[in-house]
This record gives sequence, structure tokens and C-alpha cells, in this order.
Amino acid sequence: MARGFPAGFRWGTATAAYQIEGSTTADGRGPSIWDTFTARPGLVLDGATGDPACDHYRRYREDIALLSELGVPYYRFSVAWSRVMPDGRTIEPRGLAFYDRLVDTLLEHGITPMVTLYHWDLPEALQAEGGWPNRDLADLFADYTLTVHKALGDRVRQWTTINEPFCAAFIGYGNGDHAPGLRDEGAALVAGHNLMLAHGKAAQALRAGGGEQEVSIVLNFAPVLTDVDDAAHREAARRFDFLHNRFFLDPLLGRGYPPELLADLAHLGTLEPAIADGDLELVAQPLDVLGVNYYAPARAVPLDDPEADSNCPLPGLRGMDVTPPRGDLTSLGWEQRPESFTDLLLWLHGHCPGLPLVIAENGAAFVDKVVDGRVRDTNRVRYFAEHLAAVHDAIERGADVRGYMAWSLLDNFEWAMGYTQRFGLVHVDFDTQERVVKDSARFYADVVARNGL
Ligand code: GBH
Repeated sequence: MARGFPAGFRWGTATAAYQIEGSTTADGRGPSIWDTFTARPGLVLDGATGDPACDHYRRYREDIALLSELGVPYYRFSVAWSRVMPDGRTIEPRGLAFYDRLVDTLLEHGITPMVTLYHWDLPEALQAEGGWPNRDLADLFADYTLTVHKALGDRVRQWTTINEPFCAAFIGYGNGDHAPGLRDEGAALVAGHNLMLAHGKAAQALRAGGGEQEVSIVLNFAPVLTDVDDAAHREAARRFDFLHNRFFLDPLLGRGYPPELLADLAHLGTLEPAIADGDLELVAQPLDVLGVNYYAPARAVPLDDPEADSNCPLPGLRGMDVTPPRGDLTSLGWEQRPESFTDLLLWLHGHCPGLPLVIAENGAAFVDKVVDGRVRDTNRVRYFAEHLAAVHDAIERGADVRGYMAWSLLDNFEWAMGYTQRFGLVHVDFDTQERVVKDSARFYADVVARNGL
């Protein structure tokens, strides 16, 4: 059965600056929190750092040529704040010039650029001032946004303020698995709120910059499943769901933080005092689209002791675990459950009336091998086929999904997992920097060419 996507559906691939660029000291770039984090022993697998990553800072032309051969018309990338403003405040024209060249090269190939302003790589100088728990960062982020918009806004229409504030706040400042590697649940909640303020101010800055901007934010979602349908399981699932799927979404929609969530987090005593008059209005700037990242569902299990540490140490999540996934797993151990993707999109469609959705990331890590110059990643082909079918199902059932960005164009630096996890459509040999187009890329290119499955 052929599955066609709506006319004008936006097909793309996505990347993030720190994961691909390398050249972390070139052209005046300042250190980001990921440079500091990766330099500390034992935090990232194999002691990997963002150098050389995919050496994309120097090889961007060849990477875009590859993208152009695949015929995928949209490209979502992020700008590194620490290239544009090495100390978080002062403009470095050479850093800005890189993104200028990148945008021009994309446009020369007929590829539409989609810019994400923040994908987790805070200038270290601003972490020295407290990082995201410091409210002043919201204004600094708006200044940075204005600078990038001034430089690229004549050619870039599609702007995302922040990628996954959940991860930036709760994994960076809460469980410490990501930079800056702090473990302070209370501070993580404040970081989350300040990231939302930063989004609000940046959205205003983008609109004020003139032109026809499309403004979005990208959130990560995980539908929550339970294996047992009793009150305790339902309550564990509710708590995880509110923290994971509504902390950032509901304020964007003008509803503030859900009262149940405020109650769940009240004992930490930091979130409500951090919310100043006018904050919630500022956060709820009109959005043109919502970026949705989906990889896998979560499974919630209550523990007997409500105070017991969780195996998923997110702010306020005591007394429950997130259980082992089921069925076919990716190499990260994530469950492959495309029906959860459909459920998510239909839920978002109902929860955010009138707000178009774009899938900003979806993809899977597997162990890939280059054999005779080819990567037969049938598992990834299947993941994409099933998850694209799931998106198609959601559209058929009424969800307003306008586009899909495959994560990721290239195998890259997968954060705390270093170079051990490959998400790319294109294989990268991190010793030689050789690129090999995987079978999944050919499959995806074919879907894009036919606008259907
Ligand atoms: C995305 O994050 C990133 O945007 C991208 O840079 C990255 O390479 C890609 O995914 C692949 O990892 O919620 O604590 O139970 C995905 C982030 C991963 C966040 C799974 C939540 C579950 C742990 N999500 N994670 S938790």
C-alpha cells in the first residue's frame, strides 16, 4: 500500500554543531561547557571529545555536496554560541563567517537552511557565571540570537531557539550525565525555567529582527507506558509524563506549569520562587511550529519506597524506575516502538490546537560495518520505514505534521557515549574522515524523491 505525504512536506536531515564540527579552537572559538566536560576524565566513553568529530568545520562543502546528491531539500543545523561569541558576549566575526558560508553553500545547492540557536553548547564563560540557573543568561541569549539573526536573517527563514531544554536543564544540571555535569535537582528546575525565559526573549528578538520568520522550539517527548494497570503504576506514569512531556510544553502554550507538576516538585522548593511576574507571559510567545523529537517510549514502574532513588534520576523522580525496554532495541538499548510515535503525534495534535508540528529529530543508533565500501544497515532502514509509516498514520488520523528531519546526516559525537553510537545516514570513519553513504540514506533519499513510502 503506497503512503503519500502531503504536498510540500518538508524532508530534511539534522545535525548539531558540537557533534560534527570539530576545530574547537579555530578562528577564535571559545570553549563551551562540552569542551570542559569532555576534558574531565571518566565522563565520556573512551575519553572522546568534540575534536575532530566529523571535521565538518573544514569539510562542510563536501558534506553539503553529499546532502545535495541525496536530494534532501531541508537541512537543520545548530550554531555554536562559543564560535559567534567566544566569551558569550563579544562577537567573533570569523566564527559568524563560518555560518554565513554554510548558509550560502546550502542555498547554492538549493537546500533550505533551518537554524537552531542552542544545541547544548553554552560558552564556558557563562557557565563560570553560574550557567542556566543564572537568570541573566536569558538576556544574553537574546543578544546572541539578534546577532545571528542580523548575520543570517536575510537568507534564513526557519529558526529554532533551543533544542531540548529538558536535556540541557535536567541532564546537564540534574543527573549530571551531560555538561556541565552538575547534580542539583533544585538548580536543574531553575535552569529549565531560565531556558524557557531565554526562548521567550529570543523569540521576541527574532520577530523584532523583521522579515518573515518562522519561530520554533524543539522539545523531546517520550510517551509513557505501564505494564500493569493499577493506581500505583498510573501515578508513576503520570509523574514521569508531566515532567518529561509537559514541563516545557504547557508554559509555551500559555498554560503555565501544570498544577500537578508544581505539586510533584514543590518539595524541592526552587521552581515557584524562580517564576517572576510576567515570566509566564514572556515564555508563551506565539510559535509558528513546534519541533518534535521522538526516539523511544518510556516504561514507568512504582517502587515500594516512595523515597527510593530512581534508576532515572531526573528532578523529583523518586520512588519510581524507568524499566527495561522490550522487543527490538537499538544499540543504545532504546525500544523500537513506532506506534508510540503515532500516539505522541495524535496526543500533541489534541493538546496543542492549531500548532503545526515538524519532526525535528527521529532516528536510531546501530552497530554498522563498512563491507566492500557499503553499509547494509537493514535495521536502520526498517526503523525509518516503520517510523515514517507511524508519522503517516498520524497525519491520516488528523495530526498536522509539516515535515520530518532524520537524525542524523552523519555519524557523530554522541555526547556522553562519545563515538560509540552511530546515528548517521552517512558513515564516518573517525580516523580517516571518509564518508560512506549507508543503505538507509539511499532508502531515505528514495522516500524523499517519491514524497512517500
Ligand atoms: C537527541 O536527544 C539530541 O538532540 C541529539 O543531539 C542526540 O544525538 C540524539 O538525540 C540521540 O541521542 O529521559 O533521562 O529517561 C535525545 C535525548 C535521549 C533524552 C533519551 C531522554 C532518555 C533518558 N533523549 N533520554 S531519560
